[in-house]
Amino acid sequence: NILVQDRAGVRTLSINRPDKLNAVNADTLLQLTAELQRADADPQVRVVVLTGEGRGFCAGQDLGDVSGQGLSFTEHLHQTFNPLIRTMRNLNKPVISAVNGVAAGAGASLALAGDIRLWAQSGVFVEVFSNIALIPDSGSTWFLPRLVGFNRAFELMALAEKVRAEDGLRLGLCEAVYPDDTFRQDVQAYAERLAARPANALALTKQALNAALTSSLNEALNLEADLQQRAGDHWEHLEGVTAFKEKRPANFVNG
Ligand code: LHQ
Repeated sequence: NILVQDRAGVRTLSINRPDKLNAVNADTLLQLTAELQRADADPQVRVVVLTGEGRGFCAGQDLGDVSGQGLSFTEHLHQTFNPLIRTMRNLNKPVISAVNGVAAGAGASLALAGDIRLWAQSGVFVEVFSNIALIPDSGSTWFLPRLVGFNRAFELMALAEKVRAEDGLRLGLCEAVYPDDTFRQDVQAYAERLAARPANALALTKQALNAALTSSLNEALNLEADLQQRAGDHWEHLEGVTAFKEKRPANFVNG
């Protein structure tokens, strides 16, 4: 249920259940997490793109297959969605959520969990959970208020209003919006730009930002001082400084 494609250091993972707008069941979630871990371990992969086949990005939990494994909701979340979100956040490589269509429920959480969020013009974000009298899960309660504040987050969750691309951009739910026709190519071009950046420095930056979201300024300053040493000791740093002095572009890919 996950399509995997490699191009120029970019691994694209695409949820492939288009007739259900890529609603996901336990198997799909476990596969996706395993693919992310495989991408993390593969030195050829510098950036991961998460997207969906057809007109949906991900419609969240497959409502026809909620108790497929006979699990409680709590167990289901602990075993499937939560490891996926943690894997995305802790991946040592940038993860782009490429929201090609509707992102609903836990699919909206997946859209938020990317490091970079790119939407097609027809991208739709909806915290749909309250329509079925559930609460937002898979990280939505953590991500959304940090982006839009408590009140707007509560409003979006309580009314399950659809956010379309222009508002997504305005609210800070995405970094860029591209035309539907060229979305795949535009995402690939963006991802390749990211893939040319210094991978070690980006991994450490992600680690520092993740920690800073829940730390004090003192803790952030201390962590920066430690991680900066690791960045400075890496060949990428020498290459960056040498390229600067030689007035040429740095080559962070081939070292
Ligand atoms: C679907 C789904 C879907 C199955 C569209 N499942 N078929 C939950 C439970 C327990 C524990 C853990 O956590 C969770 C997390 C969650 O994610 S809860 C939220 C689950 N998701 C939803 O409630 C979304 C339900 N879907 C919708 O509200 C709409 O389909 C949206 C707003 C996503 C899109 O609307 P439309 O663009 O109008 O498309 P559509 O409704 O016509 O859907 C197209 C097809 O996809 C349709 O099938 P059909 O055979 O009639 O063509 C839908 O039944 C199917 N589909 N979402 N989640």
